[in-house]
Amino acid sequence: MRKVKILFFIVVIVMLLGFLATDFLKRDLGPIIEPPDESHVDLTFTPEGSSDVYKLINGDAYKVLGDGRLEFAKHAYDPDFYKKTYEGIDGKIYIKNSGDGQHIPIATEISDDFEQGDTLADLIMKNVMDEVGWTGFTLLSPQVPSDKDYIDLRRCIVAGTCSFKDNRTEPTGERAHSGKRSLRSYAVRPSRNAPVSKATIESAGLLYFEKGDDVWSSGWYYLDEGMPTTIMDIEASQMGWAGMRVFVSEDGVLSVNRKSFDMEQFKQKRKDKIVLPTGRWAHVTLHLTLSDTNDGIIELWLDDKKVIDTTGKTLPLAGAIYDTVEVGITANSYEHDAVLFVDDVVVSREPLKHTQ
Ligand SMILES: [Ca+2]
Repeated sequence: MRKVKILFFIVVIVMLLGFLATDFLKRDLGPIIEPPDESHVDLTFTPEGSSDVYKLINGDAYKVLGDGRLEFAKHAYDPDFYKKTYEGIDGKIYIKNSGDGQHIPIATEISDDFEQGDTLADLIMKNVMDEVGWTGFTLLSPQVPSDKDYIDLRRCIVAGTCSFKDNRTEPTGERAHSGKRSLRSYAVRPSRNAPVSKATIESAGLLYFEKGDDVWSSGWYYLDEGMPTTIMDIEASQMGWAGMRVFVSEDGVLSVNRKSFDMEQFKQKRKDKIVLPTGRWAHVTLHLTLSDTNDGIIELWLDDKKVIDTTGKTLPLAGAIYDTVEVGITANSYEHDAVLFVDDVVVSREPLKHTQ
C-alpha cells in the first residue's frame, strides 16, 4: 500500500485563539441583504461580549440590523465540508484523500500511555493509514505569538532542526501514572502579544464524532505548577475549532465549556466545588452526547466524584463533525506559568471508567 505523507493530508491547524465571538466583533462589516426566509437560517446567536444578534446562513454570519436587514460579517465555515471530506461506502464513513485516491477509515478512538517515544516528534503519526494517533502539536507563547511562528516552529521541531522556545510539550520520564513515562506540558503565562499561551498535542482530521454520538474522554493529570485554563478540547476543525473543553478556573474549579458561535459554561452545582489538585495524579473523565439542541448530555468526574451532570447544547450546529482532540495545556490565560503532566489519555465512543 502506497504510503501517504500525513502532512499532505492533515489540515494545517491554524488555531485562531480568540474566541470566534471576538472575531465577529472586530470585523468591518460587508454588504447588506434582505433577510431570507427563517428556514434558511442555521443558527441565531449572540456572541460572547456583544449584545448584537447574528444569523448563520449557508456558512456565512450576518449581523441583524435595527431594521431587520442583515449585514455580512464573516464567512464562518464551508457548508460543503462534509460532501468534500467524507464518503459513505457500504455503510461505513471514509475520509476522501485527494492525494492518491485512497480512502481512509474514520477513527472513533484515540489512546496513548506515552510509553513510546523519546521526543515530541516521535509521538506524531508518520502515515495516515497507521492506527490513529497524534497528528501535531501547538506551541503558542510570547516567543511564538503568531500562527506563522508556531507553524514554522512545528515544522522544524518535527524535522529535528530546532528546539522549543519558551513553551514545551514532550514525553518525559520525570513522572508517570502508568509505566515510566507521561507527557509534560509547560506553558508560560500569556503576554500582550500572545493573550493565550498553549502547549498541547493534538489529533486533527481522522477522528469523527457527529450528532447523536457519545464521546468519552479519560485522562490522568498531574498539575505541578500554576493553573491551566483548559486541559482537553474536542473540536470541529471545519468551524473554526468550535467545540467543547474541560475548563479550569483560576482557583482550580473544573467545569465544561462550549465555545462556538456563542458560548456556554456548564458549571458545578455542588456547594463544595471540586478543584483540580496540585501535586498528585487526578483522573478527569468527560462524557458527552452530541446534540445541537438542549438535550445533549454533559457529565464530568474528578476521580470517583461526579462534579457535573447536566444537559445542554454540545454541538455548534447539527452538521458539525468533531474531528480534532487536543490535550495538555490547551490554554493558559492566567497570570502564572503552568506545568501539567498528562498520562493514559483515551477519547472514545465507548464508555470509559471514571473511578480509580
Ligand atoms: Ca505512561
